[in-house]
Amino acid sequence: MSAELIQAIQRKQARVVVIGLGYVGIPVACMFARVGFRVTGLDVVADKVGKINACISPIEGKEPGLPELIAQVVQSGYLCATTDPTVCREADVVLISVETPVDDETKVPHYNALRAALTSLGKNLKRGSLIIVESTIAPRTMEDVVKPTLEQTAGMQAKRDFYLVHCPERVMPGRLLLNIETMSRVVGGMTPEATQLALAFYRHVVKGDLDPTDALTAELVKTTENAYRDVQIAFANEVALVCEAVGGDVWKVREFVNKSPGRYMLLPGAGVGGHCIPKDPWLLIYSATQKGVDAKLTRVARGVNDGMPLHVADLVVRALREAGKDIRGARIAVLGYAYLENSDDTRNSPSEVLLVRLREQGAEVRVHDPYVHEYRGDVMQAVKECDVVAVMVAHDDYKSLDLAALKRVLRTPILMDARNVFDESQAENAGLIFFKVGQTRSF
Ligand code: SAJ
Repeated sequence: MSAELIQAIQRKQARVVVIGLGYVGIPVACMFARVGFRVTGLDVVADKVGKINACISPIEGKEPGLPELIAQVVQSGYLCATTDPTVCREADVVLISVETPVDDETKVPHYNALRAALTSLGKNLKRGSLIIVESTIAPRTMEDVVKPTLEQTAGMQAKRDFYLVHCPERVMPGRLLLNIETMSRVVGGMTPEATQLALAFYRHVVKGDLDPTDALTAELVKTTENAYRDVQIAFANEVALVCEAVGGDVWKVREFVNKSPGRYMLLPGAGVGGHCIPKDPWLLIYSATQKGVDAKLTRVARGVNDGMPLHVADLVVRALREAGKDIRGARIAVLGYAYLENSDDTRNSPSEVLLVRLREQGAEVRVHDPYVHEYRGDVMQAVKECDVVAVMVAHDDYKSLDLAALKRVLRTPILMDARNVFDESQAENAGLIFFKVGQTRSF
């Protein structure tokens, strides 16, 4: 292993470049700058680069401590940003944290951003440097995409001329800095030497466990941990559908099931959104499909979860019919557009699927969300004269809704609860026709 590089890392003299200044790259660049590394953020979007150099966080939403940290490390000169990839020529450690989306239709990962980052890095690769991919990637991507792309563009050999590692990120919006500092990380080197170098590097910043392994295992861990969560949520949703069909109440069932040792049923609801849970299972499925194996449970679970906002739409239609109304011309208020409670992040929002479905059937739909800029405002104004209020996100703001006031302003008093926010007796005492995902109503 390169004694010079390990020493430079241990002494924090190694020059660091972070490629991709998003919700992963920006906090990680700041954290290494904060402990004393000279870090350069590299991105193709000049606006992001300009904001960082002006001490402004390009990340929307509440990220405790991040805006202040950006200002601190930029003003102290430990972090700067650029669009110029030739900065990699001086880099001893390069982190790659670009997006790795899957195609909406085919669900095949398209690595456009990753390949572009690898190509521009390869043209400026410093011999003997450590390259760490933090982006979430399908198993075998390090071997089949990252390594050959760098070798071909740099005219070098991975095992001989540079070190390659996959250390998948475990960030969550709203807790970016805290997660990087506290969560354990798998550190998967293409060689044991590469792993050792990366462990020395992350030890400066990560207080959680650093678990050394190989690159393939690291790829499998990250995609599996999120596929695991998606399957668990899908099971809860399937039990909700069964309970609705047979006359049960999934919330009572879940409460008692979870008293059984070793059980922890997750929460059924309006669907699964966000930047990672709906996507990462497809990365795992893709790598299995490439080798002729169908990861059918993981794939079917995706279908169950994607079906939940459509199920809410069906419940809305049936509720209106029970009240003698047609979906065509009905006025529906959708409360919550973010993918998660008390967040402004709208990526893969289940509410978007609901909106499209309701409008396709001729309904007029209004949206409210206290965290999403275009949908802010007075919630009672948003629901005024509507026939259905569909609560799709369990924002704290909705838990204190005055149900009697809601009844007074609705044209038809239907409340559809897709996130177990309300108690049925409360709603019915307020004179509302109440529906909850996972509970039966006599249709
Ligand atoms: N959801 C349910 N039922 C549940 C849990 C979540 O329907 O029981 C829905 C949420 O409403 C949301 C989606 O699933 O629409 C995702 O929610 P999430 O709680 O999984 O939050 P994410 O997407 O921010 O997931 C992140 C992931 N973290 C990383 O990728 C580093 C995930 O691995 C974590 O388990 C999760 O945060 C967490 O535990 O908070």
